[in-house]
Amino acid sequence: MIDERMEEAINKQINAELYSSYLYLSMSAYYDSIDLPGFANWFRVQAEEEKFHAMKMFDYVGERGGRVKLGAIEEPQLEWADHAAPFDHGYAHEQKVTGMINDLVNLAMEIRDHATVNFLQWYVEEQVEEEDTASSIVGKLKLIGKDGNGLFMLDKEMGTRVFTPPTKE
Ligand code: OFO
Repeated sequence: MIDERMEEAINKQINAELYSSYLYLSMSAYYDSIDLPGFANWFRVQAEEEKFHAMKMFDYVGERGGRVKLGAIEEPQLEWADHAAPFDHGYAHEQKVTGMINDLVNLAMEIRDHATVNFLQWYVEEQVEEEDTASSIVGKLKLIGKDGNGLFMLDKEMGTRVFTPPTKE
C-alpha cells in the first residue's frame, strides 16, 4: 500500500505531466498558426509523450493500492514572441520538471519507499533525455538564426517525428 504523502505527491505530478502535455499541444497549435507544420508535428508528438508520462504514474498509483485524483489543468500560454521562443520555454520547463522529479525521489527516499524510488528512476533517465533534446534544438535554432532555408530544412526534419510509446520497464 502506498504512503498517503507519496500518493498525494504523485497525484500532483500526474497533473504536472498532463499540464506539460497541454502546454506542448498549445505550442503545436502556435506553430500551426505560423505555418511551420514540422514544428507543430514535433510538439504534438511531445504532447503524446507527456501523456504517456502521466499514464505511467496513473497506473503505478493503482498498482500500489492508491487512488488517482485528477485536478484542474492550468491554462497554457497561447502565443510566443517568435518561432524560437517555444523551444526556450520548453527547455526551461523541462529543467523545472527535472526538479519536480528529484523532489519526488527525495520524498520516496525520506519515507523509505524503495518501490517508488525504483519506479522513479525511469523518469530520472527520461528527464536527462528530455533536457538534452530540448537544448539541442535550442542550439540548432540559434545557429539557423534568420536563415529561411535552414528553418525550412529543420521544419522538414521535425515533421518526420512519430510517437512510439517507450517500453514499460
Ligand atoms: Fe514529462 O517530461 Fe517533459 O515535462
